[in-house]
Amino acid sequence: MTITITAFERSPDGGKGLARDTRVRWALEEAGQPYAVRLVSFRAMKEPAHLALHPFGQIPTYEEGDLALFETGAIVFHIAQRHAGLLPDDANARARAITWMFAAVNTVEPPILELVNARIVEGDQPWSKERMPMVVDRVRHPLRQLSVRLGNSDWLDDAFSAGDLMMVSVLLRLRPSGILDEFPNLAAYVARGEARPAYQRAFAAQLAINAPAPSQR
Ligand SMILES: N[C@@H](CCC(=O)N[C@@H](CS)C(=O)NCC(=O)O)C(=O)O
Repeated sequence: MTITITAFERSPDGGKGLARDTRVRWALEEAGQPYAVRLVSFRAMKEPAHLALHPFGQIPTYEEGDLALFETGAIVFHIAQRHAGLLPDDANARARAITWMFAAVNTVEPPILELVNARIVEGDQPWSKERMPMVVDRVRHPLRQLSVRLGNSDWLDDAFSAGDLMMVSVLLRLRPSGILDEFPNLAAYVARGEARPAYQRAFAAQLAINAPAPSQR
């Protein structure tokens, strides 16, 4: 059955791989599953046809036969459950990997998104500068703890899993801020994720759509 995901017709990040279709592409690449991509404009995302797939009018979505999913955590979990390579066989290790997936989207990602909004959306507000140290500190807090837990390990549990895929994807959004580099083991962890061939293929696929034309570089 063909898998079809949606992605930005033109991603605001210009191909840095930060739009969330990249994590779904990555999971599909790790699982060795071919997929098709339907590109959607910002306007089309808010129209009924797309809202029927994604109630919040966002990307990515995932279609497979008569199944339609949204939310990257749920999509990656679905892929990981159906195909080998993203969740361990041992029941307890599997439960731990799923826990890390939730930790990525529930604990680590929210303050990072807050920082992105504070910089991009609210950066020109008169109160923005005063608020920023608090926003940055809220990002650092879970990173300090994550850094301690990761220690010198390659991955969050024994082997790479969907938990790492989600955590690396979430942490990647921090790179432009410089905060990731304050935690060398987390920066190395993210680099390890990016070095995986499946990530490289996913990144290249989104870049092929989003890279600025030579005249715009
Ligand atoms: N929690 C959702 C977030 C989805 C999301 O924020 N998607 C962004 C692109 S990365 C989007 O569609 N933004 C456009 C909009 O919200 O209008 C997930 O993980 O799938």
